[in-house]
Amino acid sequence: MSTQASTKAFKEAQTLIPGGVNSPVRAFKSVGGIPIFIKEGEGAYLTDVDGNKYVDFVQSWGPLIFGHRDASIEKAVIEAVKHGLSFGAPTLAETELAKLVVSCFDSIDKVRFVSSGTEAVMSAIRLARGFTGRDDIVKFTGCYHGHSDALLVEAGSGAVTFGNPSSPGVPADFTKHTLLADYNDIESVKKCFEDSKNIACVIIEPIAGNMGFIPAQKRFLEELRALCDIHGTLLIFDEVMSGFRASLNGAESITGVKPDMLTLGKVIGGGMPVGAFGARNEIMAMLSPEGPVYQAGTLSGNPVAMAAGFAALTKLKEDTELFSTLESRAMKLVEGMKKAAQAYGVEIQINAIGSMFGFFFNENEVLNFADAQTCDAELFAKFHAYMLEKGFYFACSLYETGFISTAVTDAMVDETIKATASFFKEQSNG
Ligand code: KE4
Repeated sequence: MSTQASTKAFKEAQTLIPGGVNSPVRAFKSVGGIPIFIKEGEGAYLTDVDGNKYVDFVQSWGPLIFGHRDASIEKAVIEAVKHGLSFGAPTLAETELAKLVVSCFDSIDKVRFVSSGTEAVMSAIRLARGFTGRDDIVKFTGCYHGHSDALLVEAGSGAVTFGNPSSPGVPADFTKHTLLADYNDIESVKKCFEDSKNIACVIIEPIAGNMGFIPAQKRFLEELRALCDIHGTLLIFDEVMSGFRASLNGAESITGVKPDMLTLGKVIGGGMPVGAFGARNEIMAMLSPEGPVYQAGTLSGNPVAMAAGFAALTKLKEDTELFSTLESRAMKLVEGMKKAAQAYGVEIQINAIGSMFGFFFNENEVLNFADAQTCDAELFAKFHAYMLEKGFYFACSLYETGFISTAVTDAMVDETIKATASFFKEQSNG
């Protein structure tokens, strides 16, 4: 597989853009090799600037649940563009998408659109603090909630990929209100409530995708909900990644646990930059211009992005079988990979919910970030490079999650399993 053009492109990009990328995880640093520069996407496939073709299991880190260049999303964007790109004024498109989003969740009455997941979470935290009048927040080690200062503490995803989960440049003063707990460990949360009587919110990825794929245990979420109720603390489900990926109606529909606030992103923009945060009326009433908590954005609710999101969510709502189809394909992939690994004595933990899947090269169950860190990172890097060579594009970090799009067929899944089996065979032959 030639990567000459990517190598050349990467070299030039590095002279103008830090690390040659506009988001660190894309740099392939934790898996080695140079990042593949993409020329285009079509359906389930990516094609790089050297002409190599890959089955895409990253889908822009989640947004592209219908694969690349979905006809209805593309049509909606082209139609919207003909009326203008942006107005900085309210449009019907925002209300239409808000209607769709709110209709999918019991836990929210209203939603505010922003331009990224980071912005959605940052704003939700401010709103929770404004609503409760409290300053402290609780997050979980290994969960990633975007790169706003208060949340870059023991964060997952790209932050941990580079071993700086708590970034320089964030003054201690900005994170002194951020308390840390361990995922799936309710005692560690109780400890936070003993240490502080001033906790505005607990934020969690209810289906974590940024320390690898680790769903929270139902019992743990139920106890977390009860603790928040006792202390008058808001529970925020950060579903920027899992929203419209694990199910149509969020983690609340899977676990029966309802959050007070919800953050969304990725799929709701259909591939365009959209984030959102929502809650019940009394909380959202605190948000400017209705209430005193300020939050704003030049391109928030951008009509072209709204059109893409509306087309995507409309398709998701219309196809009532979609998530079960995606989940059965994800399960087919993970079961096939598991069988292949076991056939060659490779230890693997593997899981899928809806269109999300993940695996760890580990002999023990992975329940939290500390467990995830005991995985065989070297083997993962070899896996990633091998699969890339064979034409399968997996996330370039073990602290990420894989995705199945509607464009990925059973035949592609079979081919992927075959390639993983040949990788495990090679590894077992030493
Ligand atoms: P963005 O600002 O990247 O749109 O969203 C931040 C965010 C917030 N919450 C959760 C649960 C998230 O997964 C994310 C972003 N996810 C990563 C992928 N693990 C984005 C990829 C990247 O950083 O390049």
